[in-house]
Amino acid sequence: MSILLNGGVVVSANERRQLDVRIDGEKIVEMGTNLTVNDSTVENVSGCFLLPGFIDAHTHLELNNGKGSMGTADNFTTGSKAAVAKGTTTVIDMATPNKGSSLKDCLASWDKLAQGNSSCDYTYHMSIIEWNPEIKAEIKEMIDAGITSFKMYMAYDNLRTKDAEIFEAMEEIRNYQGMLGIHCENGDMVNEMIAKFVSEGKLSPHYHPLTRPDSVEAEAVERYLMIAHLADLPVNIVHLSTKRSLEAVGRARARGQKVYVETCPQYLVLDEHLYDAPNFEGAKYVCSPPLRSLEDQETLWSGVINGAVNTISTDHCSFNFEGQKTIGREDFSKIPNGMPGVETRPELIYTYGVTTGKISLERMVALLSEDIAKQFALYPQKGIVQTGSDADIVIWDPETSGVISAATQLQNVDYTPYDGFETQGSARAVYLRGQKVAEAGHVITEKQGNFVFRKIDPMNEGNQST
Ligand code: DUC
Ligand code: ZN
Ligand code: ZN
Ligand code: ZN
Repeated sequence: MSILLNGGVVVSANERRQLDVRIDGEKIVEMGTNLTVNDSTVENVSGCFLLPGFIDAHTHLELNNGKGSMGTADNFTTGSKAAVAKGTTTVIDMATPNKGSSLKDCLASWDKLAQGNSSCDYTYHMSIIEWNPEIKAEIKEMIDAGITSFKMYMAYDNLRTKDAEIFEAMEEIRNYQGMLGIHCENGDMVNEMIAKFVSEGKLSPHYHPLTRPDSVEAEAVERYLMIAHLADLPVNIVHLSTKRSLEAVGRARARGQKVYVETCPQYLVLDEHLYDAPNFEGAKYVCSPPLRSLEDQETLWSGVINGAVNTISTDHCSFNFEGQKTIGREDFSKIPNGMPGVETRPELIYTYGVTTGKISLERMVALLSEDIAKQFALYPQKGIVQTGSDADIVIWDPETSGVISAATQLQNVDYTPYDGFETQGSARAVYLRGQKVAEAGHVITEKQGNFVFRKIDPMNEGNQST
């Protein structure tokens, strides 16, 4: 028995077409006009867009930040449910090992978190937090295990590696055409500025962004891209947040480098004035990089529009306000860094990008799904509504409206940074590999997520498989 989605408009990064879509098992098996009903279950989707399931390439669904018992408020069970309910059918979570542990052990522990718990499909970026011959030998093992992308850090003392180690890791990753993403902030400068403000008794959330100004990010971006130039590796920049960083990317591209840029909804719709919210509520927005100026925001939107920014993912990393963020009440540097967002990305980008006329729906599909799939070796299994692809389909209703609220969200955290934001458009239903898993913002079939095995296409640049 197949399913026929009847009367919708299929949207890709390039075009939109009125097409019926037949699903059989986990796959899309037929697309065309006026498809025969046969023995199919028919779902009338007229008035809706059929979008490829969204992919969030940057989540920390379940993270222990190394500061004692400060685990994230969400876990794979709750975070993936919030994701899929609103249209995100695949996440690429940041698998982060403890110091001294192997990548293999980290992979096993992330599998344990996700397997049987995830309501969306999943894979991981493997974090490299130290560099030695054992870790080097594991790069190929990861690729062979379907993990084709890696993450490194230039800030956070428990995670960062030296420039020479980044270079060596790049050379190894290049051997297999893997994809590297780096958290770009100059860790020494961050430490210096935190120490300075703390010693001066400047302890409120107002000072958080001042310890990580745009130059701290841009310097790291510039250095990362120069190291990548030396190593001749196409690279990804995660959560790019400033105009200066985007200028550094422009210089690298002008000298011929391939650079992928990710930004996040928080840098597009929120800004730094929120750190001055009363009653310590500025702590809700403490993340790194921090929220930026309106000028940065405008530049990022320009990048989203003109293609300088390639993808939008969330950096979802949720901590409760009560009991977690409040640990830093007397000292902003103790506030756990991160914000929730895996649930709200599609509605935010549709509302503040598409309905404002900044970007087309096709561009939104590229930013949230198709180009992410291509960059991270998920395409064409994911990222497109076409015959042969996984039937991960969002039935997008452009006519609905809503208001984001902590009281009604599915994310398991006691606030949302977007509380009170009005939204237009939402996922009326979500199919994951042919199964309807969500309807009207609620998950109807949970824990159906699978690990997605990724394989690099050696004929394609970087990690792209087309
Ligand atoms: N920044 C955050 O704010 N949280 C998680 C990790 C990161 O880089
Ligand atoms: Zn980061
Ligand atoms: Zn301020
Ligand atoms: Zn992150």
